Amino acid sequence: MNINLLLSLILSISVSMTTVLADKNMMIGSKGLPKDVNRIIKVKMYDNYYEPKNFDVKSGETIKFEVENLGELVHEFNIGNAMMHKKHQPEMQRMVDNEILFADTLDREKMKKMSKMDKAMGHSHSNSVLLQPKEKQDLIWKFENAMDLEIACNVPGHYEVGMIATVNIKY
Ligand SMILES: [Cu+2]
Repeated sequence: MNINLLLSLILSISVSMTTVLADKNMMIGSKGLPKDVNRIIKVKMYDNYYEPKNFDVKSGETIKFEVENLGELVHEFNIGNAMMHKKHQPEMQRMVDNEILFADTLDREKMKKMSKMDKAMGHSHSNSVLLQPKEKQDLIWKFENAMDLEIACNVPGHYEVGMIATVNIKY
């Protein structure tokens, strides 16, 4: 085996291990599989709130969220915790600065192009959907090893005005 191949193997293994560890430490649950879905919850996004505003889930349950944006602005449905949202907000601001994210529209072509240089600009996260007005998308999430969850929108300004839903986990 040549040394470059070996090095890239080691690098890819350590990158994937870091991802796994990060997910575990975050305690937000994990991406769910379609075959494991226990329940479907329809979510409507408006300017700037969710309907419903609170979610009750059982620990271990897999939920399919059918998320629809009925507002006039771009919104995000992001399952995380306060610390993760705080970290994600500057990335969303950079999407605005790079003219990818506008108040009421997204440049998905540019998202794709720029994600090759800067992964954050692709906004590809298993715990989040980012939708333009009238768009809908499903998100399947397994609520295992999850605590202190917040579902929130990190489009600049929206978290600050309270576009946050609470999640109650029953054990
Ligand atoms: Cu929003």
